[in-house]
Amino acid sequence: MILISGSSEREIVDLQQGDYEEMDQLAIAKPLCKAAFRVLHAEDIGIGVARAIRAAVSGRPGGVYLDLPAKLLAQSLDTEAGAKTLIKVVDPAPRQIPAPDAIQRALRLLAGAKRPLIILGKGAAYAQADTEIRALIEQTRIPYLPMSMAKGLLPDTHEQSAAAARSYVLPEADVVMLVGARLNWLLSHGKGKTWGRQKFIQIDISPTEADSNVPIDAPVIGDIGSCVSALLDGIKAAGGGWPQPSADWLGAISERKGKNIAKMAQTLAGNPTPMNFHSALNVVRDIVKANPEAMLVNEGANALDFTRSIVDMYKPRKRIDVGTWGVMGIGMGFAVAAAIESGQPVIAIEGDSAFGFSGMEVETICRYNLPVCIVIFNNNGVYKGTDVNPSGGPDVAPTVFVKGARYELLMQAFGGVGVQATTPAELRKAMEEAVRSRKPTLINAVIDETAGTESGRITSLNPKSAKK
Ligand code: TZD
Repeated sequence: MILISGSSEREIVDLQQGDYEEMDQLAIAKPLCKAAFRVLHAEDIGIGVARAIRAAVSGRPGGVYLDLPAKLLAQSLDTEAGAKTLIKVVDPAPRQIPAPDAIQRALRLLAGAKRPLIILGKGAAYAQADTEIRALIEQTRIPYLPMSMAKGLLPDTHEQSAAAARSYVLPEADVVMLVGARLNWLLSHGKGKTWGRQKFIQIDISPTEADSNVPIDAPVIGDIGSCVSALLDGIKAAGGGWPQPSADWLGAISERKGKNIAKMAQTLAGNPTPMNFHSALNVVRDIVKANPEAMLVNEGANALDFTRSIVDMYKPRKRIDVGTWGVMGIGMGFAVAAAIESGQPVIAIEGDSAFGFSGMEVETICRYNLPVCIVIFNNNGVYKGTDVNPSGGPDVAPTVFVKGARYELLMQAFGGVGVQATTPAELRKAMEEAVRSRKPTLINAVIDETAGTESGRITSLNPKSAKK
């Protein structure tokens, strides 16, 4: 993403003389973005934009800020002279071919594995090397785990997906190949009881990613398409001699998957009153399955964690969520962008707190008549709606919201469709209608206020009192 912004006059900002909207925007952007540039002369706009494009999309992609002070906006150039200053960026995201010895090192490690595992990260999805990645997984028969935004790179229903046996495969695998996935907190930094004593192969475009948390035995640095193609060439060269994962390993995973999926199916089939996350998500799951081209936006805590594990994705790059930093407030911006960029229906599954961070964008959604269906999992608060004010007094707990809020009226206020759903049947009907009609829709899905847990699935990260 390139953010282009106007800014106040340099002379006044730099002397801190007090200008309208005075702020040293470039300085603020620099530590937060992959790159930040300022253009002072009209004839440099072409260069500025070219540098911004290259910084944004080459190597590991990242956000770029381009600062255009007010004085620049008033400058002019002759059309012909101006055209000459523009740059057509050639090969903005060049391939980065991995070193042959790095490929051989990785292949040797992989070939010796008894219980190999592949982890696909969002880098693998960004790389758009879907065919190569699928070939690698299917030709080696190695089980894989998709990280949140890699879901759908292969359909989540793929028989080699080990997602339903995650807590078994992470500690048990002997060689783990990370493909565009970082060993950050989402993977417990590669340490602790989540993991065993595995060796790591890491495919990444950034050489500084290796050894970020634990030693990487075989780093493979390059763009993911080139790296995976090179690995495939090596595997092909081995012909029938390429080893398969052990039958014991595949059997053990399949058994655990079977059990966990059956258990989950039972939970999803429940029809409690009021609805809980599971009975509501059972509906969302069906709607996404019936509309695999739809974009799924997701934020919240429980509303995020349960959706990620319950709603299967079938196509690459269809799921966009809070990402590594878990930032609330991305949902509506993502929904607007996803609708415009993809032209597909967008389904946004939102915690009620998460929605509140940028809920006013329902106006934008209505203004441009975007095919966005927002489903608010309304459990009367952050995580749940039953906390009690720990200090007594008349105020509710900090996590508790106005009970029974009618979020659907917000959408109606701007001419969109607003529906309250208190049963899975009502939710299903409203979602089907929203996707069919492509009208801006907000469904206030009323969820049991006792259903969530603090911080969703990451309660274990909360600090614990040292006092027993
Ligand atoms: N502020 C920002 C910008 N990002 C954050 N992640 C938070 C605050 C802290 N936070 C979470 O990590 S999840 C969450 C907050 C405020 C909201 C959870 O409540 P919800 O979801 O209603 O969206 P559930 O389903 O009720 O858990």
